[in-house]
Amino acid sequence: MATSHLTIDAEFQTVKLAVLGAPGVGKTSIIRQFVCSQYSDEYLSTDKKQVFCPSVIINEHLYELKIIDCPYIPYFPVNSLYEWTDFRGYGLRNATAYLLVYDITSEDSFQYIKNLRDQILESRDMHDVPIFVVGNKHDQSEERGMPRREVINLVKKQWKCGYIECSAKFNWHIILLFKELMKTLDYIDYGHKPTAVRVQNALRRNRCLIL
Ligand SMILES: Nc1nc2c(ncn2[C@@H]2O[C@H](COP(=O)(O)OP(=O)(O)OP(=O)(O)O)[C@@H](O)[C@H]2O)c(=O)[nH]1
Ligand SMILES: [Mg+2]
Repeated sequence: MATSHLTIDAEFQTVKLAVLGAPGVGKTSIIRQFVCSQYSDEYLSTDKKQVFCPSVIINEHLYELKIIDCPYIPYFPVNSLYEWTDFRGYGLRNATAYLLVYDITSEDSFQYIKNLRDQILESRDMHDVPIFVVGNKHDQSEERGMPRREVINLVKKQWKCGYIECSAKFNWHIILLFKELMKTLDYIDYGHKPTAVRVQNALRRNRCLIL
């Protein structure tokens, strides 16, 4: 019995999702809204990397997410030496996918993820590694910086990345954001087969979000 349990666990697809962006754009708020349905207006800057591990089901396939809430990094670690010298960026180079978050009211925060994306592309093989750009704080869209059309043109048409606007504050498009990302990953990861046992196991063992 114990052996079969281990076999099932080993079959889980693990997804390492790095959430990056300038300070204060709402990375932690987005993750906490998704994983714990919690939100606070109080700003507590993330000074140490935190990992959240929800399980999700998409298209009847089970995934275990490792969502990395990263503290501010001045640049993406271009090689393993940089990863070791600045520990804040450790483990980011082998992520399965990246969420690059900016605040739609701050052009600087968009410039930050633009630079970060360039650095990511220079640093590693990005074949089958999706990048999603997330414009947070949609509830403040009357103070929008860059026009939405300009961002979409760049992100979707030129970069060929997913783009979603959301509001962590009002829990608007948060599920949709993770759903779109997981749909992309599920499409890439066609090699595994769904089983009812895997699903039941995940529901039993920890928090499981059905998208
Ligand atoms: N109006 C509005 N405020 C938000 C939203 N999301 C987050 N905030 C606020 O923005 C501030 C920063 O949010 P965080 O989630 O801590 O931002 P962060 O990107 O994790 O910041 P660092 O950890 O410092 O990098 C907090 O005061 C949040 O309450 C949103 O969708 N709308
Ligand atoms: Mg944070």
